[in-house]
Amino acid sequence: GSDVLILSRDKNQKHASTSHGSAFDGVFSAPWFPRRIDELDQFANQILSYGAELDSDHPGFTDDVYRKRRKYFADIAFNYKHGEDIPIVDYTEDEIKTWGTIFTNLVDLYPTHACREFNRVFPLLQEHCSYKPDTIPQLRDISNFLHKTTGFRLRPVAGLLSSRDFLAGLAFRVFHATQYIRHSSKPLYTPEPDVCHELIGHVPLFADPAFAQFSQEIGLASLGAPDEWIEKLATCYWFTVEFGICRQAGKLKAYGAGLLSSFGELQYCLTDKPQFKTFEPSVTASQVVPRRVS
Ligand code: HBI
Ligand code: FE
Repeated sequence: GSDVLILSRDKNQKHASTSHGSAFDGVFSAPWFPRRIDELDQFANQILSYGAELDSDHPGFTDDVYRKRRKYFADIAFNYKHGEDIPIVDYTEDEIKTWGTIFTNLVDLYPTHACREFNRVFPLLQEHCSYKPDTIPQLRDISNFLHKTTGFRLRPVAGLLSSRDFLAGLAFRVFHATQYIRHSSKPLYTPEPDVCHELIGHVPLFADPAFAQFSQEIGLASLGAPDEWIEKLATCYWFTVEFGICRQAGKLKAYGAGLLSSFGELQYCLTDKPQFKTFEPSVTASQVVPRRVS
């Protein structure tokens, strides 16, 4: 009838359906999605790759100390529940050195290469969240800072989530952030998101109100959507939030996190070498992505 459609909250059920078992069953069925922010707890153990188990081509594959460390971070993420303070991590000297190398290289490029929104927020993070070469900032402090500025929060995550789960977090203004750092043998390379990518690349723009709103809207659009739509939203996300470039005062500037967190990418992306395309959601959604997990 005309009453409200109530979707099942059983996470084990692949498809939710109407609560009253009417003739509409099936017609209105949609994939399960979280209705409340604490239901994001259910994603914790649905990691697509890595987590504590590294692939053979990962720089840390043969390093037992690194693998043990990754297990430690994975356990924090697996055990985390919504509303708890994110555990404070004591980063090792080796880890801080890796962070410092990345941080120091990048800050010099921001005035010329980063968009103005990023450059407005970055000093606030230096002031309030210990963004500096000799400290890896704590997810807990950043989460509290973001929550005060745009209502965004961080959740620790052990590795890559499916696009569906990841986007659902954004609908609740939750950004799933990894807390481990890449292997020290290759400070300027990582095959997966790490704390440098999340904190340097993503976090600054989540403190911008318009960007926070855009991020949440992609997330809202994903809730209960069929797989083909998730794929399109994830592709739009990829070419904007991850690798987006914008024009400000006639000049190209980076705003994508994959650019802002990588010295090589950030330098390269504003040269005449990359192929630039206008963001046109209905077209961009079907653009082939060079390399992306799920
Ligand atoms: N998972 N942990 C994590 N971090 C991300 O940044 C991330 C993800 N899964 C998918 C994803 N990003 C995007 O590339 C889109 O697929 C949504
Ligand atoms: Fe990212």
